[in-house]
Amino acid sequence: MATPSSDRRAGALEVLRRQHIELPSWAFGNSGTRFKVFAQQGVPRDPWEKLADAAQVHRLTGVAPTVALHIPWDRVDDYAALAEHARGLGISIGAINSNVFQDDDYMLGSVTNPDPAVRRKAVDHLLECVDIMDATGSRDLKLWFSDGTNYPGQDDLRARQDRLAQALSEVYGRLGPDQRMLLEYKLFEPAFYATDVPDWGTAYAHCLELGDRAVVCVDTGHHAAHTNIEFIVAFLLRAGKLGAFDFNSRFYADDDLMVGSADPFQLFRIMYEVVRGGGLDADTQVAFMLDQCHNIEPKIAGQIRSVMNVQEATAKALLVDADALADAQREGDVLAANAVLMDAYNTDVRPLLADLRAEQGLDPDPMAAHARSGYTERVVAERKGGTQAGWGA
Ligand code: AOS
Ligand code: ZN
Ligand code: ZN
Repeated sequence: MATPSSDRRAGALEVLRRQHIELPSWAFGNSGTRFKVFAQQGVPRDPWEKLADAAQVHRLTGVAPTVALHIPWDRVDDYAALAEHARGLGISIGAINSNVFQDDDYMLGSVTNPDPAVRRKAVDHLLECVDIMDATGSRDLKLWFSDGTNYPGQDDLRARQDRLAQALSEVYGRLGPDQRMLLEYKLFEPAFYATDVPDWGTAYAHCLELGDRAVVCVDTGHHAAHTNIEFIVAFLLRAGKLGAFDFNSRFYADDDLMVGSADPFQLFRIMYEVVRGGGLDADTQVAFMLDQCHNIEPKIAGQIRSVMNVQEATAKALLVDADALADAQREGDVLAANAVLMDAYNTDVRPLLADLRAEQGLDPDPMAAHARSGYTERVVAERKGGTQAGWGA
């Protein structure tokens, strides 16, 4: 098996040094399934404490300097003050996630609801999220719609697309010149017959109609089993429409588990297409976000593990011998081409990443450093009283 040349190793390190992975504020709250939410000690009670936990992840990994908020779960009176609080912790606020799925009004949909009053309420919330972006300095508005139908005939599929397009267009018109709209798709859940933005093609078509600042968000848990996600990534990057990832891992449906845990090889294949398509170039606009809920594992450590999994997949993707691969592909040498990719995937990149961390003055083992830091014991002691944040609050 080939060992990476020193040039490829140096090139990989250069990219890894500037890699940036965004954490989700909701990962730090209590979470679970529809059956049970298991409360953990020391869990944040408000957005301010969620940011403190996110800062701990960044302090130890050095690659997670931003946190995505979810509104209204992270509602505060003063968003500029929240952004200032983040800066004081050495991080900043990233994407603003809208939420038009948890109110009773949205039973039949939000922006695609047959009732114009409900549609108005939903669009007003999206516009409010852009106001919040102005206050926090966020670039990205992330839109995920639970909208859809459970039964054939329940509503007019075509009219729902019209309503969706109209809502998106109104919100797009409100964006500032440096702000973007990330449109996330999802095959099913909570709608079980037809989802209004079910796949990348639908998201892509709406984004094309809207303009340059509307781009697609690929949540790795939102596809049918066996979907070739790296193909979608390659296609969207080529079209200039890959805006972001919501990284997580799934065995079955939208499991929201730690990214890279179920199928690290898939994560590598995705990151290879990202590298191939320029998605990690210095001027990249692609946002690499985690969208995870930690149900049974400790939350901060779960985020650290995820960040490290993304780093490892990235490092392997960067070590692919592009020249050897191109040669094999040109010659039609199927086995050699496949072997080039597998060589990179089978490389143990942990020493490389340990070197990277040492170079940045970090502990080479962030998991161990977190365990030793006393952070968990401190927050367990400090966070007494109040209500712990949970999924949906
Ligand atoms: C829902 O399935 C999506 O992944 C969204 O990104 C959602 O806003 C997020 O998971 C928080 O629930
Ligand atoms: Zn998501
Ligand atoms: Zn999801």
